[in-house]
Amino acid sequence: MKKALITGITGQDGSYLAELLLSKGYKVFGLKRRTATPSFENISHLLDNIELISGDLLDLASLIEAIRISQPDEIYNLAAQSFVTDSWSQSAYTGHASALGVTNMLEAIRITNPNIRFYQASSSEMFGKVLEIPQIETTPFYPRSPYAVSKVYGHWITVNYRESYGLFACSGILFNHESPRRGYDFVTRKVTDAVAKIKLGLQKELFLGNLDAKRDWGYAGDYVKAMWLMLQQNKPDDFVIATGETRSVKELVEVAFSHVGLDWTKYVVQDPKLMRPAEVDLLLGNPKKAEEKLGWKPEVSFDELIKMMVESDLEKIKAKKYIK
Ligand code: NAP
Ligand code: G4F
Repeated sequence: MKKALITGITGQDGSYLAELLLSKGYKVFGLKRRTATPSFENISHLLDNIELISGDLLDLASLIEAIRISQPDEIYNLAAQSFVTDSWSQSAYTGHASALGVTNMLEAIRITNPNIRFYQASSSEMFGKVLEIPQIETTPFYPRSPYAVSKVYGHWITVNYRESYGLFACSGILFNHESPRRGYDFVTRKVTDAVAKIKLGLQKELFLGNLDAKRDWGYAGDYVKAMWLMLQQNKPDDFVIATGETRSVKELVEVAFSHVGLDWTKYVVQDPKLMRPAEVDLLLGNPKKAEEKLGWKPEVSFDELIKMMVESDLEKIKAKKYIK
């Protein structure tokens, strides 16, 4: 039986990846950092089938111990301070977790068992103020936030450990991917949660920042399949994972509100406080390499994704508030 260790297992991607690996017969371990009030919302349905190990990306000894306990064939490093906005107010912490945390995990692998295959969760945010459209694996990086800068470090240290020590280390450059398990801070979930509350009469307005920013949005359930595929290849490599389509925040809002028969212009208020110090205006990925080498393709369309999220939020809120 193959064994995998997932960092960030309580997050959106960690939960979908755990489900995927369990369905493939893996024994799944998850690194769980200590928090005063643990949130298991995304993995409560998996707790009987996975093993959680206490540890933190900032603590090398805890990572070595997690590897000793789990003896994994594969490690998926999904843990990070992943919210771009907060990376300006907590820039040093973001660097510790999302940049040096990667070095800690690579060092833990190098010291304990260099045969472990490693996946690093890199990000399309690294392309930032884009130097090429669409973005591919060789497009130069121009990060626009402390988060993106930390991810550029994480990407290159992964490449460096592959080249320096021959580790089977892959960097997945994933464009935005969403789902009903997305954190409420991110714009898709903020919108679908608000649409559901407005529809049910529980909220009146939705405050947003930049409506013109464009993102290449896909479904998280599709994207974790690409992570797994990268670690099943004969050679380690880096891949762009994207849909090849881009939409503005305004289009996202239109699709979400119109799904419940509402006119978004009556509810959305632009708030200058929600504008970022430096914005990423446009992300659009070309997943050709992943299609050709991994046989990967996104399956859920943008409209299906937003509909799925609005429906899920309506159900969750109704269940909480006992509304029919
Ligand atoms: P997420 O929902 O924010 O989950 C982040 C996870 O990291 C949580 O489980 C969190 O644990 C854990 N974590 C944070 N700091 C940690 C630390 N110091 N030690 C151990 N665990 C820690 O993120 P996601 O959307 O699933 O994304 C997964 C990864 O892909 C992240 O690295 C993100 O930067 C990257 N990525 C995401 C996207 C996207 O669109 N979703 C695109 C490209 C790249 P707690 O529950 O304790 O907070
Ligand atoms: O949903 P967002 O916060 O995602 P962002 O910044 O693109 O980052 C996400 O995707 C990255 C991959 O490219 C990941 F690496 C990262 O971890 C994260 O998952 O914002 C999307 C866009 C931005 O342009 C932002 O300015 O939406 C715009 N936006 C407009 N109003 C807003 C809001 N974003 C948020 N979070 N909240 C708003 O009210």
